[in-house]
Amino acid sequence: MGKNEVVSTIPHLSIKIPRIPGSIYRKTVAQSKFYYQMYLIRYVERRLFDLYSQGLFSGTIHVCLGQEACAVGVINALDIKKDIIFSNHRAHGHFLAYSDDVYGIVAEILGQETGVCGGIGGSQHLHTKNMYTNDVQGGIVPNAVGAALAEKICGSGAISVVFFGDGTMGQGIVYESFNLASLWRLPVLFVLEDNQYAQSTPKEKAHAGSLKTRADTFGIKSTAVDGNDVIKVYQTTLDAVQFVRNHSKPYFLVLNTYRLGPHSIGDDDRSSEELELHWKGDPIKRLSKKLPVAKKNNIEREIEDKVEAIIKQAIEDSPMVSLDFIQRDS
Ligand SMILES: Cc1ncc(C[n+]2csc(CCOP(=O)(O)OP(=O)(O)O)c2C)c(N)n1
Ligand SMILES: [Mg+2]
Repeated sequence: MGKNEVVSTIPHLSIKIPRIPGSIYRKTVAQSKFYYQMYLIRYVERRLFDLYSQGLFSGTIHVCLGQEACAVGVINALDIKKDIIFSNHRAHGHFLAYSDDVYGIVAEILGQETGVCGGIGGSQHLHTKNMYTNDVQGGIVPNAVGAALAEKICGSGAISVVFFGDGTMGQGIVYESFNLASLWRLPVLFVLEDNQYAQSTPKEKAHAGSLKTRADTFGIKSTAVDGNDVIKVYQTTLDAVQFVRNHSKPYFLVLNTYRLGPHSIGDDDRSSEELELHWKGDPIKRLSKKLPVAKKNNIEREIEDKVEAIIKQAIEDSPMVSLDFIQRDS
């Protein structure tokens, strides 16, 4: 075993959550695994802010601070061996919950050739296995519908899942996607992470009426859930996924959450009173209260050691992506 390898004493990605409803063991495994993943996302993103401040990468990042329960709850309810996941500009949480590839994403954002996309995609254009992200608001939604059509034609049993934000509900392509998905009975799960803001625009100033009921008119079933309660998100997504897979029909899942961090880097004009209020509902703090203190501390220490070793390695390891490399790749 290498010097920097960490021996895990707690359940995380390799552990499958037993599908026995109501089992106490199942609940304990789920809570530890979810805490591991949510804390990992939080810690990696906080460190990315530091790396940016140190001038170690240019461009920007959009962190999902406060929305970790959405990524973890949904992705754990999927069959990650075959389902196809599409995400947006705020994708780090989805990526880490899906892949656990800390090195791949850190090196990618640093613009290095060893990054998961060779340093060419950066924070907003990630791809690994069955996961794709793109920063064009709404642009990824019809891609998810197309993938669902392909999987249906192949009879693979896979579904496609697409994450988007409340601001993106202002894009017409979302409704064209709802229409075709319903008309052609496609196995696609639409996941709205309603964090109440699009950049600096509050939802109330951009959208009339309810976002959830917009799916009704296309005959698409929907559910809204507290997106900061990871267990609820997980259980609701399990039911939604079962519906999509068994009936080959779309489903609209609304996760009510809140963005605790800036939109990207340093751009936040919300009041400190508003932010303080929402920090009280921090999904990570909420879940931590359900774990024994020693277990929580072990998980945090393991992640911090692991991420620090990976960041050090990623910085030392590889050259910045070169023009030659980009030309060779295209
Ligand atoms: C087509 C398009 N228009 C504008 C932008 C710039 N932009 C990036 S994120 C964003 C707001 C997105 O809001 P929302 O969908 O609620 O997602 P959130 O940022 O809250 O996660 C905007 C306007 C973009 N990326 N793509
Ligand atoms: Mg939003």
